[in-house]
Amino acid sequence: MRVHTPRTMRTNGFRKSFVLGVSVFVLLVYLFLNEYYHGGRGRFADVLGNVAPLWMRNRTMADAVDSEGGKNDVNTTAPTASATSYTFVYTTIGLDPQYPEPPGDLGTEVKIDTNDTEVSAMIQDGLINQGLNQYASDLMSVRRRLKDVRDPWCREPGRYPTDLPATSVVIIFYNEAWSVLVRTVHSILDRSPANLVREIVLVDDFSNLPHLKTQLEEYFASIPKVRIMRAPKRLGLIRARMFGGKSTKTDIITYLDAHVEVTVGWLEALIAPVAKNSTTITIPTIDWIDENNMKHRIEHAPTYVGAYDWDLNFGWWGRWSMKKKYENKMEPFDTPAMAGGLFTISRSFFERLGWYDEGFDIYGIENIELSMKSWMCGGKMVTVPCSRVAHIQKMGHPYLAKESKDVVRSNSIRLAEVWMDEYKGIIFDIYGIPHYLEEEFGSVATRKAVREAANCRPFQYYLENAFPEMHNPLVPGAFRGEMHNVALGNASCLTYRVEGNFLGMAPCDGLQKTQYWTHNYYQELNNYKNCIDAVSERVEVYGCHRSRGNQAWEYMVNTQQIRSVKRDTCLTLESRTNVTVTLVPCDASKPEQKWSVNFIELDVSMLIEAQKKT
Ligand SMILES: [Mn+2]
Repeated sequence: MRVHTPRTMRTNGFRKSFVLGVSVFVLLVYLFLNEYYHGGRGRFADVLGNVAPLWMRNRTMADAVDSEGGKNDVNTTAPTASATSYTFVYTTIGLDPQYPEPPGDLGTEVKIDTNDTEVSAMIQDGLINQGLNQYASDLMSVRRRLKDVRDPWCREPGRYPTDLPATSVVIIFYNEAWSVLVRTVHSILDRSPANLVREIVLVDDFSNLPHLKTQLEEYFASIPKVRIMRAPKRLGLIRARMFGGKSTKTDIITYLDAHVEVTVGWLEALIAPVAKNSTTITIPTIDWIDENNMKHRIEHAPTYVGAYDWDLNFGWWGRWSMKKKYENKMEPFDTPAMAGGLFTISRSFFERLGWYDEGFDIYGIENIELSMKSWMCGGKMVTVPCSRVAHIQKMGHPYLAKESKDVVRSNSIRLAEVWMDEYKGIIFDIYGIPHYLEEEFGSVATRKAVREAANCRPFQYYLENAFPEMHNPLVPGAFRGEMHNVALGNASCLTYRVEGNFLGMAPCDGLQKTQYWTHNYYQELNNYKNCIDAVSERVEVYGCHRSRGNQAWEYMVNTQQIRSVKRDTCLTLESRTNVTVTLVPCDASKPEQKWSVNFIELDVSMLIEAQKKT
């Protein structure tokens, strides 16, 4: 530390005693705070009231900027004496012989003695109830430090405009573990420019864990930026996001999950593209906090991009599989889909897009809906490599644990009906239904009105411009409708009746119920989620599983035969009964093996073209 270059002994002596005095004062302040604060673990935050959050915030911002520094010693500047610095020792050394180093500090894994059976039992509880190692999380500081893991390009001076608008950060929680939720909030306060965070809105989706009630209010009472909202009843993640988002006053809304830790620079990078263009939605690069030991794992996320398959189930694809190439890999890049929980959006754009479909239940598919409509309605979605947010990928879906309804099916079908034009048939085929069933999935009239009012482009535009890497949905001989056997003619239809578990030929009724079949993306023969299954030489009907195997069929277009991929035998009308069907060796000369069907006509040329090029 270079404070001065003295010219005379007198000024040198004066400065020395001044520096000494300030240092002693700062040391006393530090000792006082450390006494109560125990190395920033938040144990006595209520005692410290207003003082600790402000002071701790300064410290942790400095930590984050200087995160390459030593593990335990961090130099920072005392707020009262800018020319003098002191050392804050971030450590619990001497405080707890069991944990001589701060657990999880700088993103390291939390090491726990698993020979202790009581501890092991507690860890198991956390894994079951929270989908993560809550014991490890509870051991860590709620202000644990994380490294600045950005590429140097992101850190260059002047990378972002200085006049970025502020955002409201909206976080939905449902029975989240205390340390996990509180750490999420502290990471935002500690590692975001204060002027860019207007408020942090915590939306309680009708939790019942007691620490999320009075205790939470009291803990954050001293931080005015944190506002807690309580849903009047269980809303589900999707409606809770709207509930929180609509309560904000800023033009820009940033959504986060309640189990993340942001890293320095995350927010500027997310806000900048939205500030520049209000129809852009930004997604951070989502690093992984290992749910087993809370380790901050940063090696994989930058190589992935959000996408999905025709089941509309979100997944991570390699960036290398994308058609659009970027010279500078640190620039925000076009993205077909978001994972759902973490993004920044202009409030007015979100409003124009009709927020989310209120008919969506709980969780799932809303991320795909927003992805599609951002592109279709005059905007786009980008992933921001310079914004790094660490997220705990929980085991299972604790949020969904008690739900019996197949929400993904219902939400998928609503989405398809409103947004996917002629391609919606692909989704319907996967569920084995002929068309939208209003009595089952509810009305979508208001959603169609949203699309109309926002003047959105066709779904084909989305495929061509945002997601040409999407797989070709049409298997060879893909069909939907009635299945006629050539030996019997078109008045006889393959029929499945749940009552009596009957599969066989019956007079056609034209009702599109028991006689409606799809040969879909998963190669199934699917009637309302009942699939023909090649058990052996017998065929039976089971619930569809999309895993192919016994339920994978190949329609041979030239011979009209339907072959079991697993058994290499053909679906055949038994001439003994002229009703039942069976599996026998394929023989293209037998009319009992020929099925006449209606092939699907759909333009998928843009998908096939894209696949040829990559
Ligand atoms: Mn999550």
